[in-house]
Parts: sequence; C-alpha cells; structure tokens
Amino acid sequence: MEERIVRYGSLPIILMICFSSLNGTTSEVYTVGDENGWNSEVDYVSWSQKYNFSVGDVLEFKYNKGQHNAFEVTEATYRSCDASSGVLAKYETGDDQVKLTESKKYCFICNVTGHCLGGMRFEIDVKAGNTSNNLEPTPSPNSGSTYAFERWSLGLYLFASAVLFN
Ligand SMILES: *[C@@H]1O[C@H](CO)[C@@H](O)[C@H](O)[C@H]1NC(C)=O
Ligand SMILES: *[C@@H]1O[C@H](CO)[C@@H](O)[C@H](O)[C@H]1NC(C)=O
Ligand SMILES: *[C@@H]1O[C@H](CO)[C@@H](O)[C@H](O)[C@H]1NC(C)=O
Ligand SMILES: [Cu+2]
Repeated sequence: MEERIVRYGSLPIILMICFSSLNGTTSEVYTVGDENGWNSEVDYVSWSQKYNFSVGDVLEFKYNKGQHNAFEVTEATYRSCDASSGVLAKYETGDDQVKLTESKKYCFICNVTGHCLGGMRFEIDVKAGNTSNNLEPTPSPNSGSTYAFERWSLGLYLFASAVLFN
C-alpha cells in the first residue's frame, strides 16, 4: 500500500516532463547589443547579423531611460533616420521588451538627435516560427487543439502503462 502511493506520487512529475518537452515552440529573448545594451558605441548592423530571428522571439532594449529610445519604423524612415514620419511604435522605458509577432522586416532606430545616423539602427528579417519537433510541417493557428489532444493521449497512455506495469 505504502509502496503504491510512493510510485503514483512520481507520476505527475513524469507527466509534466513529457508535456513540457512536447510543447514544441521555442522562443528566444535577445538583448539588443548583447552585454553592451542599446547605446552609441555598438555596431548594431553587425549585431543584427549574428542571429536568426523568428516569430515569437523578443528583442530587449536596455539603456538609461531618457538617454535613448527605441522606435520601430518603416524602412524608408530607417534609411533616412528622419522620424518625423514612419514611426510604427515607440519604446522609451529603458528596458523595452518588443515581441516579434509577425514574419516581416523589422526596422529599429534610436530617435535621440544624431544617434540613428551615428549607428543606433538596424533591420532584421523575422522568419515564420518553427516548432522544435515537427509534428506538423506547417503549424496553423487552429492546430493548438490537435497538439493538446496528442499530448493528452500520450499522458493517458503513460498513465495506463504505469498502472499496468506497477
Ligand atoms: C541562420 O540561418 C542561416 C540559413 O539557414 C544559417 O546558415 C546560419 O547558420 C544561421 N545562423 C545562426 C546564428 O543560427
Ligand atoms: C524624433 O526626433 C525628432 C528630432 O528630435 C523629433 O522632431 C520627432 O518628433 C521625433 N519623432 C517622434 C515620433 O517622436
Ligand atoms: C522549420 O524546420 C524545418 C525542418 O527542420 C526546416 O526545413 C524549415 O526551414 C524551418 N523553417 C523555418 C522558418 O525556420
Ligand atoms: Cu540613442
């Protein structure tokens, strides 16, 4: 009796491990400029070319609030550094987490006078997200329920085997 309770006690842990490893999408948080953060001394074009960005990833801009900002802009504004138009989003808290929600070209600049022309700008191509274990070649928004069902079936299967082989 005692022994059974101990054995069943470990089941939730086993199931949790199985569920989390099957929950495939991976997303990364990239600190812009890595350990240097977002400031005037970094070559952000080089930085942006070090990584491949996917939908779901997050860019984190870290800087002293008030000294810089991070604007998402159109490509034209990215090239001209003139943010009198073409601003898609403004971030200025000093620790801005920008989730990359679309597969598109994202352009960012700092709009403090001179900083964009001085190098505080980069553009990245964000690719469609991928799952680490490809259960389906092209995950669609409504595939969630399928995944949930598959995970649930596996859980049930594991539970059944645990009971049977106990
Ligand atoms: C980015 O993707 C390209 C093309 O798939 C690949 O050659 C390169 O190694 C990747 N770079 C990184 C940092 O993962
Ligand atoms: C960007 O900076 C310029 C120059 O300081 C300013 O005129 C403009 O209003 C700023 N753009 C935005 C969207 O705040
Ligand atoms: C997703 O993964 C598949 C298989 O590993 C690969 O062929 C495909 O290029 C990936 N797609 C993206 C957008 O990374
Ligand atoms: Cu700046």
